[in-house]
Amino acid sequence: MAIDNDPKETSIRVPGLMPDVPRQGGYGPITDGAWSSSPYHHAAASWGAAKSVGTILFKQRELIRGTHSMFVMNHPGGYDCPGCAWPDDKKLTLDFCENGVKHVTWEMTPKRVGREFFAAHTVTELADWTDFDLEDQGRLTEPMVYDAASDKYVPISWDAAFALVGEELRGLASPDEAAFYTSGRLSNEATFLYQLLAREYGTNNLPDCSNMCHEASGRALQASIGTGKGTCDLDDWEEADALFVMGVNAASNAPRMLTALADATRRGAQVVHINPLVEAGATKTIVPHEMVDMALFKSTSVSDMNLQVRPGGDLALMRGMAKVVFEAAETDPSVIDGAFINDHTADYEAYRELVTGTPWPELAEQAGLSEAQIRAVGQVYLDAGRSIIAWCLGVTQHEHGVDTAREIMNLLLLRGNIGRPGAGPSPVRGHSNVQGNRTCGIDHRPPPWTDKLDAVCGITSPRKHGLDTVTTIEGMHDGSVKVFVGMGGNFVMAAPDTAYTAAGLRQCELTVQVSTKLNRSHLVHGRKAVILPCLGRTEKDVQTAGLQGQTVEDAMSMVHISTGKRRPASPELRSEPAIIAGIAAATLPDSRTPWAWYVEDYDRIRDVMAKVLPGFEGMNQLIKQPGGFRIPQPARQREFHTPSGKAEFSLAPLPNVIPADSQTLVLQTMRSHDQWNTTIYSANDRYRGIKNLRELIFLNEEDMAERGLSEGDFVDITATSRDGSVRTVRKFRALRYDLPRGSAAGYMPEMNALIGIADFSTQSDQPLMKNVQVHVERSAS
Ligand SMILES: Nc1nc2c(c(=O)[nH]1)N[C@H]1C(S)=C(S)[C@@H](COP(=O)(O)OP(=O)(O)OC[C@H]3O[C@@H](n4cnc5c(=O)[nH]c(N)nc54)[C@H](O)[C@@H]3O)O[C@H]1N2
Ligand SMILES: Nc1nc2c(c(=O)[nH]1)N[C@H]1C(S)=C(S)[C@@H](COP(=O)(O)OP(=O)(O)OC[C@H]3O[C@@H](n4cnc5c(=O)[nH]c(N)nc54)[C@H](O)[C@@H]3O)O[C@H]1N2
Ligand SMILES: [Mo]
Repeated sequence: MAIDNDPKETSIRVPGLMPDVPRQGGYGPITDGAWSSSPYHHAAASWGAAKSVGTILFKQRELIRGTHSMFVMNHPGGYDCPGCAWPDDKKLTLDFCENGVKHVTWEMTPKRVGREFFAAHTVTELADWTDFDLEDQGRLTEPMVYDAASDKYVPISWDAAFALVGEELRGLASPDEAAFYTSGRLSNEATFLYQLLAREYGTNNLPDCSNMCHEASGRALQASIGTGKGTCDLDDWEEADALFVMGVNAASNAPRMLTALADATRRGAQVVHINPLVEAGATKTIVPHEMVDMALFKSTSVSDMNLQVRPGGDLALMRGMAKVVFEAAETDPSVIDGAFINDHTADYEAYRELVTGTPWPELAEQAGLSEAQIRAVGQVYLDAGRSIIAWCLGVTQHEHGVDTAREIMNLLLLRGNIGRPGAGPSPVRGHSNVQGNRTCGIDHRPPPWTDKLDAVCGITSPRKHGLDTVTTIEGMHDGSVKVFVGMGGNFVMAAPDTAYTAAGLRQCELTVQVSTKLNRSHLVHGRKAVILPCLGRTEKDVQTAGLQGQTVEDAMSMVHISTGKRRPASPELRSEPAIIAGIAAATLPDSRTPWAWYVEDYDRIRDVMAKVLPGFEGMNQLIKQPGGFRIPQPARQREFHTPSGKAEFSLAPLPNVIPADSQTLVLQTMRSHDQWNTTIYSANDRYRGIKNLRELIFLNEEDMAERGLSEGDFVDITATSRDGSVRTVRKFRALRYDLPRGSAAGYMPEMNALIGIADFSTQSDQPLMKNVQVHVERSAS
């Protein structure tokens, strides 16, 4: 694989960031095994999953401890799975999945990356390693600082590291010259301290992974129903008559959802998958915790219908389904919940006119489905008393992500599918605490409770909007962002436009990375750079008052405590709250906030959170309840905190999502089964039948034939950005896949190099990670 960038931009090419010579395995482990692609015929989460867990545990030499760890994960007294944000099922004695186990054992590896390692390798040398090899060195053990003279990281004491960061931050001309990034696994307590640090310091520059993830969902739901979150609980999933699952690869990315889908099918509920790809979890499954079924290969069907929508065609599909409802209402008005519409919604009549006035051929063409298919799925919706619509990145990472999520809401509102059991919107969040991060203040716009924060904490928060992910990267380039603090995550690999982002980070005066494992964001650093190693979620966090737990919020607004059980990977590690407090004390010498005192006992942080955050009153008591507490949500009671006080129908024009010319393909960048965002465990993607290959592009058979391509041919992929700049990745293998004509798919983060910095949604500011406009042609040999 080799990557060129726009000739205009070649001066920012970062050596070592991307390999010049093709290496099989992409950013994962280099492999010399032959690549192969063959359809996967077994049920999702069947023995393949059990075997793969075994292999990963074995590789990490963690078989025994790892096995035990599965039993305390997601249980009272145990820790929350640091994997996805799917809620815990209280009825299960074992609620974990293959990918959660992989994730936990990755954190628990016995390997260590200590000072000897850093003494042996220059940063320039490490930059040539694969991302897999970097993380595979194991857990970071002590704070390190970059030494330019030797081009190596060398040890530094915690106090000296804090002093260095504090001095740099105090020396900036304005607090807005610093940006504080959050990756979505930071606990609520750490989050609260982190935003307090940024706001007391004086900036709202709080970019986060949500800017690349569910920003569109938050904005849409806020506008429609006055809350940024879904309204459903797991109980609702158990009561729904129909579940519409849009744009999520459940078997890989929210495997515990398979349990809910299998249960639904067993009790006769309808499950409809809406996705350009028919993903593994969309046909049949063996639910992840049922070991007996696994052994007996007893699979359960998990869907009644699969609709291979055109990329970005979801809005048209939702509108088509609404059209089915309006047409049915002509003979049976009761299919529309008139009382709910009258009492609780605004703009219904205008919406009805908009939908009934849109001709069928237009809807069918934009959805990429036939009118008959849309009518059939519309009928499923009509037949169901209670419906839930769930969605993930396939809906959000598009130009019209906000309008689409609002159209989902429109469809639900029509039949009063909100604020009653078994019904409502249910966005599937990504990182295990990404939702809690927002709740507790990670937002580049001042949260609604800012006045309270100021009153309770005695600070004056800035009211001006800060920078999000894309604008932070731009700021690094124009010199207005000089200090970057990464609280977890792997910014350079997760962000769009890899080379551009890397060049931005390199221009910073200081980069600070709080991490558990070595990754590329440590190697693509500012003039000064520190790595601050922290405890992982599985580890014991002992402070003055004893063993501490921290809370997280799942995708269904349940907040519960998570307490690590294991001995820390190194005695030098500090907790994230302690690291934030250390930076704060060094940055704000006159602070009235008792930073060190907070860290002695996290109950003290929670007592302040209880005073500031709506719904957190009595937090320290609430978290003692089994399973924690649900954050109250007015929309669940049909109380809509919108400007009109009602749920608002949106009236978006039907977008044209078909590329202007037939040569252009719409490429989506997605995860394989064996990866966690930028962490890649192997070069396999089991459910898509791929072995030993990540530099690939899935294409429709006819699109391949039209380009004279055969299976496995090398192709160059060229993306044209909105600003006219051009990016090419070379020598990816073209593979035949069942996806709609005109669409294509490949893996993040390898393909992030194709996404220009200008390519973000004007509705959500999210990078267009599921809508990269590309041309594909055979590579010159
Ligand atoms: N094991 C594992 N679990 C994870 C993660 C991980 O990397 N590994 N990441 C976590 C995070 S942070 C997140 S945000 C989530 C992500 O979870 P997903 O949203 O499942 O992530 P992707 O792999 O990007 O897959 C996107 C899905 O949307 C579909 N899609 C693409 N375009 C469209 C479209 O236009 N319309 C529709 N309807 N569908 C479309 C794709 O075919 C694919 O199935 O998972 C979380 N859980
Ligand atoms: N092209 C493309 N790009 C995408 C996406 C896409 O679909 N397509 N998806 C986007 C999405 S949804 C997301 S959420 C982002 C993900 O972006 P990030 O959240 O920034 O990336 P991760 O890969 O999850 O971060 C992995 C790193 O986190 C650190 N880490 C792990 N555990 C801990 C911990 O407990 N504490 C701390 N402090 N650090 C820890 C480790 O050092 C590890 O290397 O990527 C985005 N990028
Ligand atoms: Mo995400």
